[in-house]
Amino acid sequence: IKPSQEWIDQKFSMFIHFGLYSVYGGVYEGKSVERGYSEQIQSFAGIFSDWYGETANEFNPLKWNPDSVVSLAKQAGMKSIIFTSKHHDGFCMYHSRYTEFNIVDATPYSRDLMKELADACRRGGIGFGVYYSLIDWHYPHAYPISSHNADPLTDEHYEFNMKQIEEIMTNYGDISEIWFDMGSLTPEQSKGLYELVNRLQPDCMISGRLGNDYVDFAVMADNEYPDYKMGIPWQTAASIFNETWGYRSWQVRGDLQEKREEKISSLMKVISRGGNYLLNIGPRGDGSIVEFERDVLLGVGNWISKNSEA
Ligand code: FUL
Repeated sequence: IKPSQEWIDQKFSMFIHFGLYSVYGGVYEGKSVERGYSEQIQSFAGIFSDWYGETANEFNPLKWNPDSVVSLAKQAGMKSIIFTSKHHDGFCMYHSRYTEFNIVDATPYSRDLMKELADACRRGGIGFGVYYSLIDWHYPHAYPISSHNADPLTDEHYEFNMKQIEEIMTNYGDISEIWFDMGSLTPEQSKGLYELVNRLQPDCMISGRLGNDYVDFAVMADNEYPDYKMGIPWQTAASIFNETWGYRSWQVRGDLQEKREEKISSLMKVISRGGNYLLNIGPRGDGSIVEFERDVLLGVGNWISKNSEA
């Protein structure tokens, strides 16, 4: 059993979906892609892998500032940040030794953005965790891209994931949680990954999406709120519009007051039942934060500090 109290006490955390897909912002060949989450635009718009990969040549998020992101999270009352180390597209937002399809080797930005964020979290005194998709549309030995999004892992792909998890768990300091996503693993594969994380980072909480009951905390379906108590630590991950997680240029505004109230009431629902509320932002491809998302977060933070003074 994990020493999970510290994790449970966090209550409110920031999720960040940031990657090559942020460059598209939900638009392909001049058209809004309305089907599917924007972080999965490669699949939903049917973009050839090579073409999608070329987006890396344009990825130069100079407006990204990890210290301001950490400061935004803190102003919002959040106690940790969970960052997309690798989404389904296979592009690594950290310097991986096992593929060149990563932010250091494949982009003009050429910096380990995840490392800089991990360091900023530490400087700011908040937790740092990673999202890691078990499927990979870029990896040659993975099963080909499929619409159901939960492919089994070939032996090669599993070994590749093991090596990547090892480097993530070794080179980025303390990781508060790992948000495994997707994949239909065999019980042996889930066990292997679970044990690897435990060996390298015994306090790192592991999401239930690793499968086969290898779980330190349960993750609800996207944007779902349970109305019963859970027997284990648990979390609801939510996006601002209860839909896309990655940046979507044609859906960045709404009624601010309404949105703040909606998110405050979701936060209350989750933490009153002992859960962790993981609220997402999707920065633009240039690394800037969408103003509406920032304002929603600041509004929630404001409300929290007013109510905790009272
Ligand atoms: C889902 C993924 O398929 C989405 O793209 C997103 O990352 C969400 C948080 O989890 O399962």
